[in-house]
Amino acid sequence: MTNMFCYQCEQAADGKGCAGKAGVCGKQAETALLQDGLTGELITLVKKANQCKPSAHTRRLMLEGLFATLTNVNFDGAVLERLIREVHEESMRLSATSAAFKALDLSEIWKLPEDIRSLKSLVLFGLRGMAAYAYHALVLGITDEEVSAFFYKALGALGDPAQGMEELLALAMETGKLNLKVMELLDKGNTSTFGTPKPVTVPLSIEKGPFIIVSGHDLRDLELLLEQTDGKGVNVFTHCEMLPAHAYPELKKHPQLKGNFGTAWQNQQKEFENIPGAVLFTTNCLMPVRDSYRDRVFTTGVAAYPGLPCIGEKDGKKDFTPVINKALELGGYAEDRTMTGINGGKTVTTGFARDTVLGAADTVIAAVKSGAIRHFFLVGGCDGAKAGRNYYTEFVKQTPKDTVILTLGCGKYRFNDLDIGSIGDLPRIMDMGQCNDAYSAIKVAIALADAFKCGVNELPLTLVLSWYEQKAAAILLTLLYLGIKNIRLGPSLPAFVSPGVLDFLVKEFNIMRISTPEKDLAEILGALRG
Ligand code: FSO
Ligand code: SF4
Repeated sequence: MTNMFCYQCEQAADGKGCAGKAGVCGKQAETALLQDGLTGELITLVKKANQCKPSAHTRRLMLEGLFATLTNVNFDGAVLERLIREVHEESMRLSATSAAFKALDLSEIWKLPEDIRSLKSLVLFGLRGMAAYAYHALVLGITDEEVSAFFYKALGALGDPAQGMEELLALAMETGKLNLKVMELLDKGNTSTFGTPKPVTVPLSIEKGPFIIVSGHDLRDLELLLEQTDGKGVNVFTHCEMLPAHAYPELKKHPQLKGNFGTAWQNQQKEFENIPGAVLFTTNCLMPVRDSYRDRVFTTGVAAYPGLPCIGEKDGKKDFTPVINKALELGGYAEDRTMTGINGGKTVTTGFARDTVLGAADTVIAAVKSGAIRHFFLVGGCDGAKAGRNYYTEFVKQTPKDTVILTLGCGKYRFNDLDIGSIGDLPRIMDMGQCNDAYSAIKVAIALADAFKCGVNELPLTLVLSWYEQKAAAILLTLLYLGIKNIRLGPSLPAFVSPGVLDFLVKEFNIMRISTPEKDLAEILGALRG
C-alpha cells in the first residue's frame, strides 16, 4: 500500500497531518508522494544551482515545481512526473559531472527532531507560497535576482543536515523579508499592467446567456480570456480570489466582465453543480471535480486535475477557444439569475487598494484624531470548510460602528456582502484585494504609523487572520519579519508548528489563536480603553 504524509494546510487530518491513502483535500497518496519527490528534486537542483550559474529555465522550473505542490493546485500525477523529469534533467545539465545521482528523500526531513522539522516545514511551506507570487510576477515579465538567489539558498538549507534552530529561525524571518519583496514586485506587475485599482461595486447575479467563470489568482490569464471573448456574446464572471479583477481599469474596460459568481473556494462543488457555463481555474483553490460539472471545467498554468483539459501556452500566448466554445454550447441561463452572498447581500465591493486608502489618508487621520474612527481591524486571509470559520462573520457583525474593517484574500466572503454602513465617506468594509495584496495593507499600516509618529504595533489596528494554505504561511512570515505583534490567527494553529516553535512565536510576537468574537473584541477594545 502507498502511504503519504502531508501536514501543510489547515485541513490536516485531526489537526496533525493527512496520512494513509488520501488527504482531506482529495489529494491521493500517489500524488502526494510525487509532490514529495518533486520537492526532493528541487532541493537537489538548487544544490547544483548554488555551485554554478542557473538559467532563466532553472528559475522557471523551480517556481513551477514549488507552485505545483501548493494545496489545491495540481492533482495530476502525469504533470508532476513530467516536472520531476524536467527538474532532474536540469540538475544533470548544471552538474559538473555526468554521474547519475539520487534526489533528496523528503521523508528524511519528517524524521528530524521536532523543532528542526517544524522550522524546516515552516520555511518550505513559506517558500511554496512565495513561489506562487513569484510565478504570477514572472508571467507579467518581472523577475529579481535577489529573490531567485534566496530561493536557491533557502531550499538548499532545507537539505542541509547541519542547520540548527538559530539558523532556521533566521531563515524563516528572511523568507518573510523576501516574500515582502515578491509581493512588492507582483504589485508593481499588476498595477503597471492592469492599472491602479479603483473601488467598484460588483453584482453577484448572473445575466442570461453563455458565460465563463474564472477562478484563481492569475490576472494575466483573465486578461487573455477577456481579449478573446470580446464581441463573442459570452459573459465572464469572476470567482473567489478573482473578484478584485473588477477594480483594475485594463480588465474592467471589457464590458463582458459582468460580475462575481458564488462565494469562496470551499463551496465550489455545491455552487458548480450542473452549471450551464464553462469554468476556468487559473490557480488554487481547485477541489476534486464532481461528475455533474466535470465536462465543463478547464485549467491553465500550474493548475491541473486528471482528465481535465489544461490550456497550454505557446510563445507567450494561450488559446481559450475550447473554453469559449464550451460556454456557447452550454448556453447559460435562459433568464437573469439573482444570486446572493452568504449573508444574503446582492453585491460586494472591492478595489480599496493602497492608492485609494492612502489617497484618503487626510480624511482617515482626521477621523482617528476626532474619535470618529476608534479602531481598524484587518480581518483577512483564506476561507475554508471548517464550521469555526463562522467566527469571522460574527466578529465583523459585532464590531462597533466606529471601527473600520480592512480585508483581503478569500476569507472576506464570510462577510463582504454585509451592509455594515460607513463612517463619513468611508465604507466600514474595505476590500484591498487578493491575499498578495497584503502588500497594500502593509503599505497603508506603515504610512499611518508614519503619520501618527508611532510604530505599527502602536496603531489602533489589530490583525485577525484566517489561514488555509501556504501563501498564508508566507504572508505570516512577512508580518513577523516586520515585527508585527498580537496577531490573532485561526481557525486553528498550523499542525507543523511544534510546541517549541510556538513558544518562540508567542514570546517574541505574542501571536495568539482566535477564541470567540465576544471575548476577542472585548479584549482588543478593552485594552484600548485600559
Ligand atoms: Fe484563498 Fe485558496 Fe488567496 Fe489561498 S482561494 S485560500 S491563501 O488559495 O490564495 O486566499
Ligand atoms: Fe491534507 Fe492539506 Fe496536505 Fe491536502 S494539502 S493532504 S488536506 S494537509
